[in-house]
Amino acid sequence: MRQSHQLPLVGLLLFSLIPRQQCEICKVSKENKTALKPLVHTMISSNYTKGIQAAKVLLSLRLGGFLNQNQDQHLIEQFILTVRSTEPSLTSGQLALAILALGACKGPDGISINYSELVKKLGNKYKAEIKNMEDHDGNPLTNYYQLSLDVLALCLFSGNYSVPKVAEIFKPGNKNYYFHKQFSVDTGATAVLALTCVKRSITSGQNKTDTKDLDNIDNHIKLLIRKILSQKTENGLLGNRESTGEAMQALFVSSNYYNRNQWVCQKTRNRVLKEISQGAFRMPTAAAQILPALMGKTYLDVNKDFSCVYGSDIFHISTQEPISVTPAVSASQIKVNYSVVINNAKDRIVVSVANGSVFLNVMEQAQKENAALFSFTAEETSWGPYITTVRGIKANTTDRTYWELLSNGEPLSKGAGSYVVHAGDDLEVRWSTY
Ligand code: CBY
Repeated sequence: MRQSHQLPLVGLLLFSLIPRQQCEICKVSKENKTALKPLVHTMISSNYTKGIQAAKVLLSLRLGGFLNQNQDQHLIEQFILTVRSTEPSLTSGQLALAILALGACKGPDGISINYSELVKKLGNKYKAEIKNMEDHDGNPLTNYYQLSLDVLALCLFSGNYSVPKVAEIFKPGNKNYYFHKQFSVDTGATAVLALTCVKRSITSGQNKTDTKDLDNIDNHIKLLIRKILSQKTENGLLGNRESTGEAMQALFVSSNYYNRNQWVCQKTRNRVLKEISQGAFRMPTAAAQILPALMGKTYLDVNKDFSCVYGSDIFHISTQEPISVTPAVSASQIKVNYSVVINNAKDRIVVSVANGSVFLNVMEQAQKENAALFSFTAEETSWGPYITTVRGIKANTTDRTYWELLSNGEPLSKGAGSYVVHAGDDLEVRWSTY
């Protein structure tokens, strides 16, 4: 072949060698960083920097380099104590997130963390998840979102897990990716991050396995990415507002699995920035889930041997207790309908609550008026209260049962503590399977 003919070929070859991944990360520019201030403020000044719920917030702040060294040291020291005292009762995913947060980067000297002990405990919790699946028709103790976090943390921190088992259970057709036949973008996205870590550990030679497993894992990633992209909305979000951040992370690390025209990252990013400017992501966990992607980071950037980047306190936000502001609930009362639905039986009540009340307030009022029919219990989670029992009937992951929240027949995309009710709403808690 003549040299002049070879040139285009060489060019093509060079072009194909440019890592595409870089092009797909559309992080917020330096000039636009102030747009992120409300998120950082929500996270730092909240009580969510305390307790195990702080894990995701800490992980996010550390990945984004939003803390100064003093803040980091203080929060990490506090968090180590929390993890130590609560570890036996933590779910697998909570412990996985705690490990990711502690090992997000190498913190100040003098803080020593026994990763191998924590990772071993995570390995045991993960095993218990698998055992539950084997004994109970493929249902884990928690859910696939948490199993994905488990595999991700075990993979990043050299824990014990079986690659063939991962390849087997994370098949995209598995029911655990779906709630009521609806694909859970949050779950699919964390699974992509976990599978990508496992794939990288195989290709780098750290993990020896059959090539069949590698092919399967590769195929799972491809199909999960396709499913995530199928949940892209007109306005650019992936799934809903809350799932978009982790879905962006999944797409960042798998740009070889889709074409440029299938996802315009800038459109998603701009939509998210618009939502922030309109006051979205007020919940610390929601803020924590969106922030890394906006900084061009993913959970795969977690590296306990890499020194943390300490911002020069860019937003001047302190970890001091925030001055508590009581929400401006106007004194006027509104009437809403509330029902408890179990199979075909519906018990209904009309209750009066203060304007600006949330779903939980309605449940409390109904319980006050008729405890026999409307008693309930809730558990605090990083997303606010989760309704565990109504009239003594308990939600159970092993049977895939839960209390579904609906308004005017539509399932809510917010929890009981954050959905603000409107006059005349037809609110419902329904005994459901997912
Ligand atoms: N986190 C978890 O283990 C939760 C994983 C998650 C996929 C999660 C969404 C996503 C996330 N990023 O954390 C999830 N929900 C799950 C797995 C579940 C199931 C929980 C039981 C189990 N298998 O572990 C279940 C039962 C299907 C479920 N979620 C129910 C509900 C409803 C809660 C009602 C109640 N009883 O209180 C509700 C309100 C839906 C409804 N209409 O009934 C619901 N979830 C919602 C809205 C949400 C979103 C919360 C958004 C918000 N603004 O508050 C969610 C972010 C989340 C939390 N669920 Co679920 C999904 C979304 O909208 N993108 C790991 C741990 C370590 O933190």
